[in-house]
Amino acid sequence: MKNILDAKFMTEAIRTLSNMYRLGWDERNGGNLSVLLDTAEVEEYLDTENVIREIPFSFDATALAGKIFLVTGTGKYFKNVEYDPAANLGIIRIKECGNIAELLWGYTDGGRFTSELPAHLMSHIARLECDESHRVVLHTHPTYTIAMTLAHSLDEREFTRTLWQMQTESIVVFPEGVAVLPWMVCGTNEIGVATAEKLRGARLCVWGEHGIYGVGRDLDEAFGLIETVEKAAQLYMIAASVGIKNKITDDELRRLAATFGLDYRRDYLG
Ligand code: 2HA
Ligand code: ZN
Repeated sequence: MKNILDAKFMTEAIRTLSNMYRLGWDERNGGNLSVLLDTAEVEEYLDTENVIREIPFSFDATALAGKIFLVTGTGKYFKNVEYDPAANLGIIRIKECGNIAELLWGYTDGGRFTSELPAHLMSHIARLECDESHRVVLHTHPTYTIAMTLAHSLDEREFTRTLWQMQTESIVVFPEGVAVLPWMVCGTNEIGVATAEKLRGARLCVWGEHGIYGVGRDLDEAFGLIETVEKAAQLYMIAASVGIKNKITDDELRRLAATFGLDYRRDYLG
């Protein structure tokens, strides 16, 4: 067996979580990550017959039965993951019954997966239906994105359009726009259902007064999407505080979309 701490999925996850902490997005235990792993790859590092313990949860994930995920632990701090990955992360397999996670590695101090597991697994189910190469669900609390949910309308069209108007990269990176949910109680099946539904139409979902979800085929995609939204939100918050005098016009956004051949939300422009 190879050392799991050398696995690419592990080193990438740890590096990403450390970076997010240093960006100031993941205070205390803020944020969570789940990555759908390739079973054959996991078998190079773990005896997958060896179930350490079973952890039940209260929603139906039978659509993911047999699938293996790397998931951040509940109450764990992103800042600590690089120093003790096995206590702060876990590798779980969804049992056939669909409401039990079999622990294959990690959560060594008796812990369990993130409280946001419903939103993560429901989002994996929804995204795999749209894109079979989908793998990553990432949730975080980026400062300016949250600030923008305090200062700006939460209407999806208006929110997306402002992000697109702030910098050239925005429409190129997320042409489908960002979905937005109003403030809801987190950690519940309800917010999980609502988030998964939103993520059928976009790879980004902002949670008002809380944070953001980003999904992707790999960590770079999910992280890069969130990073680009956060940059645009930062520009908005800085510029709006002194008064916005210039922004990218709808006509310029159309020219950009034509040049880059983007399949964008045309109804989001005027
Ligand atoms: O895991 O971010 O949404 C802590 C959170 C809850
Ligand atoms: Zn959160």
